[in-house]
Amino acid sequence: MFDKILIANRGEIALRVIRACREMGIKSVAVHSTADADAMHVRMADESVCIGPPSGAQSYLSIPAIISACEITGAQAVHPGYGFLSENANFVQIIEDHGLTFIGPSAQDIRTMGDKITAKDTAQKLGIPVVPGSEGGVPTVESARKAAADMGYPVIIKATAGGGGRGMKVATSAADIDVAFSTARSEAKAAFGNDEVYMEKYLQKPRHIEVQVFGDGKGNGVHLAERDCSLQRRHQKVFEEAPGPCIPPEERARIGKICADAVGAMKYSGAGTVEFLYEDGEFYFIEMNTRLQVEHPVTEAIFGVDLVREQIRVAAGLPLSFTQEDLQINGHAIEVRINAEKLPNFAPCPGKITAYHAPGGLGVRMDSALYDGYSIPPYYDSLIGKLIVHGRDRPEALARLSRALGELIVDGIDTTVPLFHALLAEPDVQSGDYGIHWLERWLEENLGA
Ligand code: MV4
Repeated sequence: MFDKILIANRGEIALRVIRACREMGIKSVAVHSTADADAMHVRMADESVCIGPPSGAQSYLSIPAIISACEITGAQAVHPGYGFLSENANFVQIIEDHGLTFIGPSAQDIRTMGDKITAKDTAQKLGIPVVPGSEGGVPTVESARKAAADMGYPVIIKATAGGGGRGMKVATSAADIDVAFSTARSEAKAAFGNDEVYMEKYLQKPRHIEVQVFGDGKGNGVHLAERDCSLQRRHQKVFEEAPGPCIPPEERARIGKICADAVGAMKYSGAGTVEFLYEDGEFYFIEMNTRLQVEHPVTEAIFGVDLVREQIRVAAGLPLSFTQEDLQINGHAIEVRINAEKLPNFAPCPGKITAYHAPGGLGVRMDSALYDGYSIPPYYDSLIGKLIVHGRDRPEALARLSRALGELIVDGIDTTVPLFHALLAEPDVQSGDYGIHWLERWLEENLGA
């Protein structure tokens, strides 16, 4: 086992990793920008190293600075958290070239899943059901027109180098295809420096269902059921739950086994998420994320496992500490993302926290790096906390969420907390009857946003 791990991240996820390290008897090293000298992750880690100026590009994304910090402190492994360098295959390669261990999958698996055409092709070959679409890329508008005619409108054009929703265009009929194709290509070029696009049948009212998987890197794969993350705004999730309220147990077992077998066959190492659109009882693969996700705590809650501990174990060459049979769902969990943003437009709202009180009690977990008097810097993501509640069933989790939100105090800035009070009053949220477009429509109707 490692005796020292460097965490190449900040905020609540850095704390999450430090906590797992401490419970495992592993020393932790925080890295930070000059803007984060007073941040909680720096205080909570055993050691810290300043790696650069405020901008993420010059600090948390600076590979030379992070490698230097490993050498200075003697850290043997790097946990990337989510975002920043977590899905950067070159970073993984450089870490390994320096004799260090990346806590995550291989550079090759990250590369395969980073290219969305290769990802889909790989998934399909491994027996995962995929969205019907073009075979590989669509290089010309003629080939786009032909592929669309073959699969039938509406279609969606996506960037091969994309993911997370950037550079996507829907064409409702043949009349739209020229504009959709050229816009998708130029947006892809601008966003990713790569204008390759591919095409899929456009699903009009799906849910976003993602299966949590884990591989031991030696051919064993398990699944930890699914999360429903359909409540999103501009491709940012705001409310996530596990298990999916609309997934029958037999379907969960079936898709879970398909995903678990696939990661086993890949000899995949560590945590991963297989993303699906779910419509009319069918799963359609869209992407795989090769990192720990923001919303992983809802999975931890219902299975009673520490996913970061398992990531560290697997990276150190140890087996997973559970088998598929050991994994039984207990109750229901919901996470809400608390952002430093002002409604109705979700404008970033950094500033000084004048009072902070985290909710507590049975089934309540608050993952946050906030403290009283902390100043949220304006340079990074606006996520300031995740409130995760666990109950024996979904109604209990919803009641507990309402109760816990009522206890939370974050003064001095605007947050997204009022949104959650309002959402909890909605019959569709109470019954779990929502798809990927539900929230944007609700925001329009209720906040005029
Ligand atoms: C789709 C789709 C409909 N049909 N693909 C958006 C993010 C990226 N991960 C995939 N996305 C979508 N792909 C097909 N074939 C609709 C979306 C989509 C979406 C997906 C998940 C959650 C929220 C979404 C919001 C808008 C569009």
